[in-house]
Amino acid sequence: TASAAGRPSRGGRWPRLGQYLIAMGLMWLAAAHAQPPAAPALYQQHCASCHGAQRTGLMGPALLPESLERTRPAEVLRVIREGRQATQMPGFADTLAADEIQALADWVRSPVQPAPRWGEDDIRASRSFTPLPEGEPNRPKWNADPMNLFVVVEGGDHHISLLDGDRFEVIARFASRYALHGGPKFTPDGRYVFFGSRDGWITKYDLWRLAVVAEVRAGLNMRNVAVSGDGRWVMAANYLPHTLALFDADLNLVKTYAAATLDGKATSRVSAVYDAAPRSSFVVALKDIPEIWEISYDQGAAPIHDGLVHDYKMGEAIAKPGYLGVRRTPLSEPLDDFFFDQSYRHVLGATRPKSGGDERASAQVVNLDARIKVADLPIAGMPHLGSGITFAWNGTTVLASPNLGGANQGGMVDVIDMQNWKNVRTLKTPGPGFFMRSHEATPYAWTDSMMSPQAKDTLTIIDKRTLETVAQVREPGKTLAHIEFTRDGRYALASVWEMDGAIVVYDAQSFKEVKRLPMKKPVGKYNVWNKITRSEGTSH
Ligand code: DHE
Repeated sequence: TASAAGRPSRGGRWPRLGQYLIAMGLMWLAAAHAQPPAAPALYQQHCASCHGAQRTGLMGPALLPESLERTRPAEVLRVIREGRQATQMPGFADTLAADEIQALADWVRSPVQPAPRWGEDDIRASRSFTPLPEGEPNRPKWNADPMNLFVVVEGGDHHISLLDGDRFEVIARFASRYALHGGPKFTPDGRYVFFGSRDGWITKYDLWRLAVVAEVRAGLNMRNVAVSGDGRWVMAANYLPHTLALFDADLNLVKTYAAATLDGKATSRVSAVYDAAPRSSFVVALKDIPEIWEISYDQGAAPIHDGLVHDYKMGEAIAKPGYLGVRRTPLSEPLDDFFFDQSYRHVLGATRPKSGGDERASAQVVNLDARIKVADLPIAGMPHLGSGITFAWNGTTVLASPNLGGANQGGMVDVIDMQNWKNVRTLKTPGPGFFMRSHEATPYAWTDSMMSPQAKDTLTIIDKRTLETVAQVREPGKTLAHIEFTRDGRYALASVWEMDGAIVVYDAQSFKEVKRLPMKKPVGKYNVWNKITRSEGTSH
């Protein structure tokens, strides 16, 4: 019955509505219960044992937004569904429903809350070390020129092949950490090599004894490592956390540096760290802070006892002022891609255009002694790091670097006079590329067009004397990229960058193929001699 005011009386419409709502609530609860477990629970059940409870990686790689930045969402889905070939990652298509797989794929791309931490204790606890066994002969276990050895990073199945650079035969093949990135770095004697993985692992490997010496996890998402010119220090650049980590040559942590402004108010991802051997320092590129850092390891006249760094505290006390400290050069904007002149007095830094806009990349030259910008650089597009080379031309020294330009720009190589920082030539290539390489003993420079769907199979060969294109070599339909020369410059080795790929050896004079070795997506190759002598034709 309705009251005179028209309001429903007790026992009228409202109780029925209440019952209805309760029923709806119960139905909703039941439906929620019937739904697949939420992604975090699925993750803990199926993924955590390999990828870590915090998604920071264990036996399997880290699954953090930072680590998955380069993987398309569809690829994440595919890997969860089908697994990953030649790894221990199984497919879950038979175990999980499609919506569960989708939920997992979405979830691993979202930030971990609270953000995972990786402090000095974690770094120290992650280290492993295997001392040199007693009585082991102090020479290579294999019979080849240790100075003409190539270290080939096979990204396809995360392995390393060691290649005899005279006979072009594989001496050894071993598993690497997941997803190495950046060039491996050698000790000055060429015996040890350091590999850095995107997940933050540094591996020190003894090329003579074919054994891992030490490993440590420097960060959760790392960019690269640098080894000091005196072989005593290893520095790692991290995106996550925002730190640099300094190690001795056996990967004992010495200290970490927070990548932060002087007042500590802003922190930054560290884009990369480079060894500036002629200056006895590391130079650091910061992604989010407009500063370049230089960290000197110059001990002045300090005695180096046994070549190891366990006495670094002693060194610190008597070394030159600023030893292992940060020297900041303020900039107008962050520069995160670097290239150096051979003396390492000048750093060429590129600013990345904001994504989405049609802004072009720009670049600046900074003098590391004066600590100021000395020129703006005329480049047609963004270069990839370590992509360029320097060589003598017309009485000056020029820098040549391909740029990643936009697809609409086609491919270009910028040639810049390093005396006045003016562009002397922009060469057209069939498509944008990543790497350019040469050698003191060849008049030619080779560059790829690997970013172009149509021309990724073509290497362009440029005469360094005339700055004209003289030839092309092709691997029809496949990606052909990343060249490195033999110690004597007589042969150029390029990668067929495919799962069923190869290293192709070309005669550097006639450009004819002389040998082909099957490899699993051989991302990069590094010649010991060219690296330790800092050949002007390759990255350092
Ligand atoms: Fe690299 C070197 C940054 C994407 C393969 N790359 C470097 C270096 C930096 C860098 C800072 C120099 C450090 C060193 O060698 O110590 N790379 C970047 C990027 O910012 C970028 C564009 C995006 C990213 O997510 O990191 C990028 N790089 C790639 C790739 O996609 C490549 C082609 C494939 C891959 O495996 O990641 C790639 N980068 C390489 C290689 C080197 C490298 C092979 C070493 C080249 C050398 O000859 O020294």
